[in-house]
Amino acid sequence: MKIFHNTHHAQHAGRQEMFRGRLVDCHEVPDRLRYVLDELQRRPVGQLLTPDAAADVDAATARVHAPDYLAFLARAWDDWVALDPANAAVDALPSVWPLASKHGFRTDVPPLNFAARLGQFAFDSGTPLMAGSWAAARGGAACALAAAQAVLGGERFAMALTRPPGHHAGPNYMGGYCFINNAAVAAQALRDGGLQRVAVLDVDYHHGNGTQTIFYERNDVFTASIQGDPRTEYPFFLGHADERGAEAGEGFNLNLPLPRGTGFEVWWAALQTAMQAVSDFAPQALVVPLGLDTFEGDPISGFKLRSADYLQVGRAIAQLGLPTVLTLEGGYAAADLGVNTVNVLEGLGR
Ligand code: OKP
Ligand code: ZN
Repeated sequence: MKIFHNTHHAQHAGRQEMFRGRLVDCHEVPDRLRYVLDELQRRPVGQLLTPDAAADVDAATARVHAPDYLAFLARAWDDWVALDPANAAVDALPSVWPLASKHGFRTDVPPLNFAARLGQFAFDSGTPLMAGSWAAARGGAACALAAAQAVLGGERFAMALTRPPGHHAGPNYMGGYCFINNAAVAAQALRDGGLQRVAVLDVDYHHGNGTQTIFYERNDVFTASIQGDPRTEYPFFLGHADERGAEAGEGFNLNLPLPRGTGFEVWWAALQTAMQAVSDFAPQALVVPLGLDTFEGDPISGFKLRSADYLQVGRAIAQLGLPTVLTLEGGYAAADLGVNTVNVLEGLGR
């Protein structure tokens, strides 16, 4: 398989995230990718590549994100420093949001104050943005595009090995450590490359709210997600079982929330359900937002998968028999992330 890794990832290195009234050290750290690359040295299950610099990543990204949001991201750091030169020493985090409500806060007048614009385009205060965030996120999108192109070119499996992750980023917002939705970029690139039906099977511990929202009214991209029950787990406000899609997309979204504490046996049964739904959709390709935060040792998650289970996960995905793009999402037990990720890739079989 072809593994496209993001050489720009370390430019995004958040210092702290807001958590329950305090700034705490970031979980989503550059070391995560280093551990995966180290394990790939030990077990070279694929060809390690970097995306073609000439590839049109901005056009591919603009297929799934709004122009004003992308313009905001591209300039965000400079605007943050312009707000106050002292900001150069700290990461940007939002602290005010226009909650949607009838006769309430307005979003139709674009704010000129950057602190307000940050709140306009972000849904949490856990996603620090710094000087290199845009370059890192854009580098990840380039990996997702390259992986989709590899699959369009006949490769059975390709991976975007990148951070920061992407599946929480919506059409016009960042959050959940995510800026650009790499899985959505890949799925849309597969559609634009001529495939009629693409499925997304999100196995991260957290619901892929961004991906769901981007494709919610479409019947050409089926989205399925297995996640911690949003009544207790992040991102809380989306990911419930009754969200089945809307308009033309009605019936083309599947959520399988599971209680915190769920072990492999029950998780595996949900995977079978999700895989059956994917097969019924008869897609021509699959995108797997691969989060390894379902691991028992994950510091911020609540499922109980063990390292050996990920070999099975890889085998199951391969059994779908579909050309498949994988994107790296969560997984915060950094020292175990290499083994767990490469176990999935080994399980895929080639
Ligand atoms: C991103 B991905 C827990 C705070 C939760 C956001 C989690 C984002 C997960 N202490 N903060 O889906 O792995
Ligand atoms: Zn996650």
